[in-house]
Amino acid sequence: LPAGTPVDLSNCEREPIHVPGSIQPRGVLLAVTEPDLVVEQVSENLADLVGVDPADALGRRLSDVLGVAAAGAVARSASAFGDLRERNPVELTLDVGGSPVPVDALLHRALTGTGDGVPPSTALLVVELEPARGPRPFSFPNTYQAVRGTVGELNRATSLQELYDTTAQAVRELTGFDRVMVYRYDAEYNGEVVAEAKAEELNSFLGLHYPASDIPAQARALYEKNWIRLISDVDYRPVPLRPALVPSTGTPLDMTFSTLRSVSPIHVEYLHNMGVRASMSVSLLRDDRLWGLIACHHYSGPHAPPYATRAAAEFLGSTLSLRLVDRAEEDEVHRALQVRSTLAWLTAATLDEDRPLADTLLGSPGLLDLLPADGVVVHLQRHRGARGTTLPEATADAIATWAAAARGEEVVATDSLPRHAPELQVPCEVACGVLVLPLPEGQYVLWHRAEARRTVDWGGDPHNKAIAEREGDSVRLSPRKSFERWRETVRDRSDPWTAQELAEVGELRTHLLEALYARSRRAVRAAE
Ligand code: BLA
Repeated sequence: LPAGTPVDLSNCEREPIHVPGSIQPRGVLLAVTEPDLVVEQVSENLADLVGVDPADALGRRLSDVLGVAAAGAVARSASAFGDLRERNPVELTLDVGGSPVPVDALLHRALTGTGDGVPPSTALLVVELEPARGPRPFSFPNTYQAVRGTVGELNRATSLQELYDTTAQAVRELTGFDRVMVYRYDAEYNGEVVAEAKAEELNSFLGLHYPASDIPAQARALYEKNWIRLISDVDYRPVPLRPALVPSTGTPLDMTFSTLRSVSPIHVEYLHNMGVRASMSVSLLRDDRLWGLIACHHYSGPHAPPYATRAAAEFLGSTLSLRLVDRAEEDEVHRALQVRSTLAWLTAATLDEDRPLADTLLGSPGLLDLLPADGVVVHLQRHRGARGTTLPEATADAIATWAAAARGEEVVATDSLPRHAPELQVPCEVACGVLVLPLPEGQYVLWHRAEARRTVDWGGDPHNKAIAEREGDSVRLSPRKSFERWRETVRDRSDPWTAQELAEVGELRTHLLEALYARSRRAVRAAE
């Protein structure tokens, strides 16, 4: 960071990780024009795999660099219909100094020149070559069978936990990483390790939490587009692209979809601090948003599963994503149906004008069936009533008055009275979170939830998210050094009220207003 840059975590989010201008050295990269396949950019290590000096490759046709047969295979793949990446890997055999060298070619198109005045349609064909390991042709049937078995298990799984465990186990068997975790985000993008498959001798990360800043926003955005990444050796030296900018556009190559993209140095340091030698992660998505990751670690040395194996892991990731959505939606639908039937029953029951509303609402089914809470208090038509744990009458009235005055909304909810209404001094053991329907003339319905005191185990103190170090005039940001278990106790909070719950009680409120109105009309008629 330059001198004077304020040091905070937003610096992390500003690192443009999609245009690093360099690659990891496990392969080589060539960016070529279409349709004539002229080389515009190459990685400096081209000779290592291809035996051609980068300076000799620039401006030449791909066939001059890779040979006619290999360049022909690339051209055929590139011109076929559909998404290029679905046909990866393209299996090539290069002739390097007279010896055959089998490589996996991974093709995609990168848009360049979305900068000043350059039409964004300028695309380059990016050809990444990795040395092919293992038998050729790659034993697709084995991978296919392994994956098919797992997909069957995922389809039969009856709980979320079973889905997570099956996936972690299968990805570990497939890829051979020392540790494979399913990492799930909460609403603020903090994450928790919810499943783990690991080598026996390793300590467990299961149940540990990590702060959102460990995977900053631009990285999450990139992982929503490109669903897999591999850092095969954390100790690598990045290999620059030559020239640094694409000559025809003067802009850096967009490496969002590159397989060899060099990763953020701060993340490399993070992995070092964790003792990780190789890392891979696969995106898990719900409605195109990142829901979590399958995170893989290797400790004993570099680890580079072949592309086809990674693609199979990615496929398992997308299968898990789909099953997660199904499962979560089933649960939501089931709950929503129950709530609807309770709501319908209550609405019908309030039509019985001879029975006090308070009695109807506190019957069975009643207000506590509508949403989970420790207790509910109603004050309607001068009748009071309550169910569940007791809230002193004066306390309930004070909370209702606060809700009516302070918000002026139809439904008022907080998961922390100590934070949002400290002046009320309601002890958290009694009521920490409240949901109030303020009604005319001081009437109200009020649900309350006690404090949900819980402990959260973090993988390292989350308050030391980053460490700023001065180096001469400039400041260097680095990730935290320790990942020792750090226990936090969350106080003064109840379980949160969900948006769904707020919407449902909003409907109840409408019915209550109608019922109150009908009864007041009857009272007026009776008086006439
Ligand atoms: C990326 N951080 C990542 C990735 C993971 C994590 C999985 C994706 C890359 C990969 O597959 O390795 C975090 N890894 C974890 C976590 C666990 C794990 C939580 O195994 C838990 C077990 N990181 C910081 C700070 C910054 C930061 C302070 O701690 C910024 C200042 C940045 N993390 C950071 C960046 C990336 C990243 C920039 C993107 C790396 C890239 O793709 O280039």
